[in-house]
Amino acid sequence: MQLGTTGGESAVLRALTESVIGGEAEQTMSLARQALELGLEPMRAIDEGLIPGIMEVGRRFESHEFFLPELIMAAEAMKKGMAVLEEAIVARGGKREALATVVLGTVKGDIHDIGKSIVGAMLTAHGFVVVDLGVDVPAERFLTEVEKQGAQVLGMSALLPTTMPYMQHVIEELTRRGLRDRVKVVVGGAPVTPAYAERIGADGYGDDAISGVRVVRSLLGLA
Ligand code: B12
Repeated sequence: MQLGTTGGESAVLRALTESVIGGEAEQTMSLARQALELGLEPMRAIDEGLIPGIMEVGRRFESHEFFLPELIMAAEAMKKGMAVLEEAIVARGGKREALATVVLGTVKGDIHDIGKSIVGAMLTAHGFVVVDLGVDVPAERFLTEVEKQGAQVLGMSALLPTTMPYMQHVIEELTRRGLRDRVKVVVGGAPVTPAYAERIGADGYGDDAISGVRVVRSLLGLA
């Protein structure tokens, strides 16, 4: 779909939303590029274009208007669009001295990685070195990487109520291995709440990518 500059920002944002809902991967990528050409901030294209699309897909999935194939196609479209926009976010962050190293991943049993990747891109753009372990990450892997990378922060994401408790398991394992005091633990994901984060002994909680950066900075005394 070619919107041209006359379409304007709101048209391209709307088209991005529709394109994610329709699971149109190629179109989402080209719309993401058009958004950048129009001068839209990449984070705005994610927040106001892509995310409303995937949230609507979640809503339709819940109400049985959509089924797993539609969910998968929409997620694929979202990821393609995000790849374009994340590249722009990271490029705009520019090169600077690394503030700290963050090990990041979605916990074992959970393969949702869209939100976690946005958080990773924003942290990278803000000068952190991000070691993204991907999805379905077992405790052992988190611990090994925290140690190996000398990470100051461990970020965990969970999108399923059934995988949330695994974050607590990782925190307990950090303690058991004597690593807990070396690293700040930040958690997030749609079902996670600040109260839950506190209950499982995390140091911080982020509602979205911006607040994720804010909480990491503040925990490291950079705020
Ligand atoms: C896309 C999606 C998928 C895709 C994921 C693709 C991918 N590569 O990520 C696929 C199709 C694979 C999928 C699979 C499943 N899904 Co799904 N999925 C979604 C959906 C629609 C969107 C999630 C998303 O990307 N949101 C957009 C991002 C930007 O938001 P976010 O993840 O919340 O992240 C933001 C914040 O939370 C925060 N954040 C996130 N992580 C972190 C980490 C840190 C450290 C910080 C600071 C902040 C932070 O910042 C992010 C940026 O703003 C949600 C609906 C919803 N309402 O969440 C369902 C949803 C999460 N899925 C659901 C379900 C049920 C499943 C399946 C079990 C379906 C099935 N029957 O197989 C499987 C589970 C597979 C598994 N084992 O993980 C349910 C879970 C509900 C429940 N009670 O269990 C939901 C809520 C849909 C629904 N309404 O029913 N899913």
